[in-house]
Amino acid sequence: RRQKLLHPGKSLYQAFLDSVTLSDENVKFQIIHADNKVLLQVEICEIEGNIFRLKIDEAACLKARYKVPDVLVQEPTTQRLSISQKDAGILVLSSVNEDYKLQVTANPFQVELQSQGEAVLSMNSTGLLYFEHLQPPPSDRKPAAEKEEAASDSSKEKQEDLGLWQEKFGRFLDVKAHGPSSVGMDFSLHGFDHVYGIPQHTETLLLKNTSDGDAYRLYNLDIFGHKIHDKIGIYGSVPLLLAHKPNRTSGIFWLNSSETLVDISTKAVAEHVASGSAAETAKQRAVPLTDVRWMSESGIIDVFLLMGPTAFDVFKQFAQLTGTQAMPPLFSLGYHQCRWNYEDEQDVKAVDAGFDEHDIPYDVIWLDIEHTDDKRYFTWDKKKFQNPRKMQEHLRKKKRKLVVIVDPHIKADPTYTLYSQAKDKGYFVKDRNGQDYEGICWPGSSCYLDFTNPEVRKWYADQFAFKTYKGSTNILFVWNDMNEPSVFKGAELTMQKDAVHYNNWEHREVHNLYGFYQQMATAEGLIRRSLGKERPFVLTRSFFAGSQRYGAVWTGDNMAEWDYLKISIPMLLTISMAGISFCGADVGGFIGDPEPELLVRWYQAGAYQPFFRGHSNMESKRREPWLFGEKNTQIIREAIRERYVLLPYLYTLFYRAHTAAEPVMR
Ligand code: MIG
Repeated sequence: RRQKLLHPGKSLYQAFLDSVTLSDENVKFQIIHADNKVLLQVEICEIEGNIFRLKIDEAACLKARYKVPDVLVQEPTTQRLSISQKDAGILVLSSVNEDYKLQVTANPFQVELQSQGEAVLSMNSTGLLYFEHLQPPPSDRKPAAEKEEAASDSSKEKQEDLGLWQEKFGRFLDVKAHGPSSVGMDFSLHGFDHVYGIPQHTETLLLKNTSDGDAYRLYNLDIFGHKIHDKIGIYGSVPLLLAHKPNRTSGIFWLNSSETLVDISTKAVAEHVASGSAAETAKQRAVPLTDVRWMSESGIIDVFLLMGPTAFDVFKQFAQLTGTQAMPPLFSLGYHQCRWNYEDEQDVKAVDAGFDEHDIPYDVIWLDIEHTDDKRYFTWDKKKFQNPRKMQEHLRKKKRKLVVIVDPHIKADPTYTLYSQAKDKGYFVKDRNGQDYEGICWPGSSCYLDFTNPEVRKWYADQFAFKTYKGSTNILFVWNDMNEPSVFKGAELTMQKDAVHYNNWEHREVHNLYGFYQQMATAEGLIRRSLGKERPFVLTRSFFAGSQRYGAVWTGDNMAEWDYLKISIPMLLTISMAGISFCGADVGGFIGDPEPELLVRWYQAGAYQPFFRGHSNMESKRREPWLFGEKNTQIIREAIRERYVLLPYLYTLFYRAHTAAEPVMR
């Protein structure tokens, strides 16, 4: 709301270009805002492989602002930029190979990135650079300042409306311990009118113009039966936008894990055509231009410009920064059979036998939350699963695997070892008063492990050791659900932003990273239990840039309707373009009951998608592939067999994704 009060126009930021410093790592200078006079530090660097990075942070901070850790695979290797022009009003930097130039204008502050003389992308050219500097809380301010504020009651009220230090959201109060800290910037993409990426939305491949509606939102949420073509964010976020025009693909990677909005506005602008003859000098032509405005609730501005020039170059550049797809174990590319829930050992055996009886290949059977002792993860319901090891031996004989669900919320029960240990060690996320944050989830009252803490991740990974996780064997793999995190009765069904994590960071800073970290810890646990010998398989619902390093993702609670089958294709392509190749949607649709033809068609589509799993909700009727008559069984059998025929090809595609960042689904 505060950023949206700033409209396109002349930026109030001005650069001090006489203070420029140049090193092997970067070019640095300061900018100042004409009204608030706060100095910001700008850092520009060139990264090997046609990537440029622009960072903006406060020059002198009251306290450090959050900088997203653990997403980049390493500190990128920089190359020394050179200065090819410099005076008070303008600074021109050249890339090592001199193909690219960065033209920095002092007043108003703008940066234009050119390739061989042609503008590709400019920043702050519509003046929407926005940076809220940290301030002391109102109570700590000098009396003089207080007086000024009190002087105008209406302005004070207005400030409260804008939620600077606290904000009401329904019946929730969000107390902002560090005050306003929002950041934002605009990018103009010259000659582009096709933009893609920024998953996860239930949206077409081509992103839409948002100028007359909501911005695309990146804020991981558990939205059951999400609507189609909604701009709201679901489950996972990758703040990477791709833009394409003839002869060039570029990417903008906005590295920020707080709630983020992306506004897109595509238009045609007039361009003068240079012409030799005097009669033609007045000629103009219309060229497309796309303005993209990013707004984040906190953190710093840290943006990577991936210059391609081809789409495959952009995929490689993003992988260079955030890693490639983990190479999946071969079995995980087969067909997976899931349901909420396969009730007990007998049920598992019967479904397993059903595949043999009907001569349908499959590799993995899944257990949902009901397999546990009252939603205590890492345990078994002793009545329904009396001998889980024996059940796994039964599956193992047929070279099949088991996947079980392990959610991040921990039942608040002092007799549950996982809970009492985590509590004693202080491993839960805290509320704003320093107590363990409690929310309601499947087990009832629950606490949430703080996966942002490396020590918690290590401890969590250790829980997967065979001797610790009773009843687990090396054919058991893992599914992380509810890790947005989902909190029943929570604000928007998630954790409050003023909850407190490791190193005192508020949840608002790390929200979109929560699921990323759980999957990281889980994958690490599976690797460690095999003494580093086996590739893990971990499916996660929530994700962020870099999640591809840890396993697979799926698109969550879709519906058993034709429109959801249709939208699953662009949704998976978008996730793939954002670096996560191993992705799929629930075959058949999770919620409701598909008519037989829809189920059949969904199998036929799913067989060609990277992650191939049939799944259904608790309230849905059973839908194992043989329950819809001989004819339908036959067609589904053929689709699944086709998948198996293609398995070596798929495995090779994944190898290409793993080694060369080529998306599997194209
Ligand atoms: O709110 O574990 O998306 O696949 O079966 C429901 C039960 C919780 C949501 C997952 C779904 C899973 C279900 N879970």
